[in-house]
Amino acid sequence: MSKTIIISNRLPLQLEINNNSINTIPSVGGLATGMKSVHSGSDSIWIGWSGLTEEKLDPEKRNLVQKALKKHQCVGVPLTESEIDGFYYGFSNNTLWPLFHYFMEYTEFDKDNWETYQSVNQKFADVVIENLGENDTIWVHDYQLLLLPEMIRKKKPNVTIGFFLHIPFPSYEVFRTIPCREELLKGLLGADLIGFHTYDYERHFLSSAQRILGLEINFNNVLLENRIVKVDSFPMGIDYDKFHNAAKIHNEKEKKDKTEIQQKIDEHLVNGDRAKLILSIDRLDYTKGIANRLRAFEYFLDKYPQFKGKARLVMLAVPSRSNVPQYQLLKNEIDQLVGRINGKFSEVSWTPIWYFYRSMPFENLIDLYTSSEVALLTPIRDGMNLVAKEYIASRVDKKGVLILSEMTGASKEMSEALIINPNNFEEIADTLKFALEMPEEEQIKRNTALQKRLKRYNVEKWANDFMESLETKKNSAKKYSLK
Ligand code: ADQ
Repeated sequence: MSKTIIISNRLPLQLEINNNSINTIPSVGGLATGMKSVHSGSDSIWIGWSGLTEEKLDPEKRNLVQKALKKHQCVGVPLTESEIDGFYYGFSNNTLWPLFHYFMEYTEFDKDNWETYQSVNQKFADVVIENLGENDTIWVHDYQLLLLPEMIRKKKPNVTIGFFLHIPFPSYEVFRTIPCREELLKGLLGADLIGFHTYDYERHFLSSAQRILGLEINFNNVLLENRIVKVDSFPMGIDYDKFHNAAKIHNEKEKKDKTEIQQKIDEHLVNGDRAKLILSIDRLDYTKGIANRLRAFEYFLDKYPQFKGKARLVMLAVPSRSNVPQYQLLKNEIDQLVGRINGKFSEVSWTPIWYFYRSMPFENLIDLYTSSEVALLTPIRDGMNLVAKEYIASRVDKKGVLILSEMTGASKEMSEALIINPNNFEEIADTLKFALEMPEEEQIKRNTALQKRLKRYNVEKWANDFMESLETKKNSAKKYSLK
């Protein structure tokens, strides 16, 4: 029987070792949810790192981990601390992440990290080959594994491989600056189908393949000597019903059943009214434009002082990659900005910014999505941005205004949102005023269209579309023996 092999840097679960037993906590992130329809039944396995470095495991624990993973149809790739340093923190997050998000000044190229990236990709390839059966289909995810398709193909020339990139693919002029540009492109071109969130990323990739490797492009196909690689866009959706239904249940709750956070929000009145909430949620990452957002909000309060006491920014930032130096600097910058802005404008009954630096359980995310009149998402670059979609899905009464950066993949599909340039404070301030004063009928009109699209193109549809396209490729390759 043939199966699907999903491969990502991290497995879709977390492991906790307690003495001699292992707890598995399934991840609730976008990818894990998105792949649910593919990773179900007995015909799929997921290969990735378990989150525990080899140094933390003696032979007995290693055995326990393997058993625990097997129960969830997962297979671990064993990685050491120094491999994680060079491959994950080093090359993936200090080289590829900033470069692909156009932060060239943050992009470091370290030869040792590049070597570790190659050897770890090879380790992944070895585990895949060990688990590969006749006629299996492979789906590789994201920028940590760009070399994997070619490494697998070298050993198994006829296997069907799909690859999806969750972050932007930068323009040729940016991509060409990386020394190992040829190796990265060749690595990806080991796949039969390469998917991106948007048509722009697809176009950038095709132009790099053409100009760097001199390959022939026919529409969205890259013509290799003995194979054709299809390149296409598949904008990722969310589990719409999960957010919409949770918001519905939330709205119907009696006061006493509401979470503590929700009760506090409801009771926090300024001169008898609740200040309107402007929400932002992201991982604490320099690509997300958090410092820009704070400066723009400060400018907004200076320009439109009538909103003092009437509007408040609720900013939720999830700790992320906190041992990479740029992230530590960013955290300090944000702490200082929040302190300065709150110091400048606060009144006894009102502080302009509520800032939370932590991850929140799903229930509290729903509290914030449903309570906020406006969502202000200002990434400098973002592959897609699922928060924008989750906010709209949670607005059961269809009220609420989404302000969204034009630098996100999501803005391409969500044209009814108020689209802004994250570097233009004037525009953000004016758009905030416009959003806070938007008549309800207009909010409902915009959100009706957005919700309809998000419900239809949900994450399950995204995964199925990709798999169908890959199957079609597999069948046509067989028919014409193109491989
Ligand atoms: P991320 O950069 O992580 O993903 P995003 O798409 O916004 O960005 O997804 C974040 C997810 O984390 C959302 O589902 C959100 O609900 C959750 N989350 C955020 N803050 C949280 C908090 N404080 N507590 C709990 N949960 C929180 C990468 C790319 C994106 C791309 C996705 C999917 O960078 O551009 O959209 O992959 O491909």
